[in-house]
Amino acid sequence: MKILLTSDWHLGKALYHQKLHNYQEKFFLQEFIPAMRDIKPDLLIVAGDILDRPIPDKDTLLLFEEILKELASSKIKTFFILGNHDSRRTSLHKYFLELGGLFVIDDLRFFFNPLTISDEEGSKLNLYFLPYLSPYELEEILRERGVELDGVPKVFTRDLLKHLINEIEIKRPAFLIGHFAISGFIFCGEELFIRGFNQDYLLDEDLFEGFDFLFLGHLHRYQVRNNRIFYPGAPLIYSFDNVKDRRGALLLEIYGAQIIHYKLIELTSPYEIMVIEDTFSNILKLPKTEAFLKIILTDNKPIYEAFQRLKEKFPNLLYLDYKKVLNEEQKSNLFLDYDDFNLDLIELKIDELELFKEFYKYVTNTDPEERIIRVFKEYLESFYNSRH
Ligand SMILES: [Mn+2]
Repeated sequence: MKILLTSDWHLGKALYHQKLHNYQEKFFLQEFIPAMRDIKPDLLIVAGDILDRPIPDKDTLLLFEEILKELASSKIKTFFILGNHDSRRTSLHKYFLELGGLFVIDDLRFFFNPLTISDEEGSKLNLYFLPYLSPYELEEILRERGVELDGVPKVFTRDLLKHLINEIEIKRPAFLIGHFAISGFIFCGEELFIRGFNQDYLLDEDLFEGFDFLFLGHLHRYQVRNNRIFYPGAPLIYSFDNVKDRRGALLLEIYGAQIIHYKLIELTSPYEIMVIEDTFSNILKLPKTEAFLKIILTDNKPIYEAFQRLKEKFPNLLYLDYKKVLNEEQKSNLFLDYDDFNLDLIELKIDELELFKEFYKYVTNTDPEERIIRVFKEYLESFYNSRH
């Protein structure tokens, strides 16, 4: 049996205000779905964060609809679970989607009663779906089942999940599909904590020892542990910090009760992401590119209208900053101990001019010239005068 596992599509995402839905449309319709049609998996599993926002905009919904249409026509059975970025808006038409063979799971019906899937070769899998739910929702579900929760610190998802897992009798081989981080795996900086998602959703592997395999979303980097815990990662790169990541979808082959083979199917992104660090004049000599760019200028003086001038050559420049070079004093200030602070400072009356001089030196690394001090004094004077 072949399973194609993916997660964290984040449809409707923007990168520094650059909306990506046109690129995502190209990627899913011209790259992802054709690749999936070639592979012909028995199941497609999307482990959460289908949409980027709980309240998606119209472009995102139209794109999602387009993808759902393609998936339904492919006749490949598809299971989505909600992630921390999704909401009941993602699963709004779930009963109708099921008619097309698409399951968008936002409750625990396939957790308490797993979905058993078998094939002619004798593979039989029990799929347990655990969509992202807030601690309050988990608590509510447990109470409805009559679970005694007195003494359980309800804000701790791990305790609630422990109770939840105690509620079921796990049939083997058991595959858990969920959306959370497991300790020891890598966060790549693209994972955002929203909807009350906090550190507590970093869970220990022990909690899931009853399950044979874990198919998970939430972490955006592809990673696997012990042939047992699988994060397919986000299929597209969504930040400047991960330009070197391999991204795609994970193909798993299951025979009997074992995963006999898996590999990341690398997919081509419709956009390129680059980080360039150099002086303004050197960067202007580089060849034109359509890539999404983050530029760090190493010039030690500000460049006049740098962003506009660079954008003429690099239309997809999204972010511009100057490299911060700290002198020894500034570096040591970064590691100041609280004990080093003189609490008497709080009692001091602030001298604006001194403060300005310090600030100026911090930013430019030089003392302000006389004329700059004069301008500042004039400004200060007019400021105080205007208050009377
Ligand atoms: Mn995500």
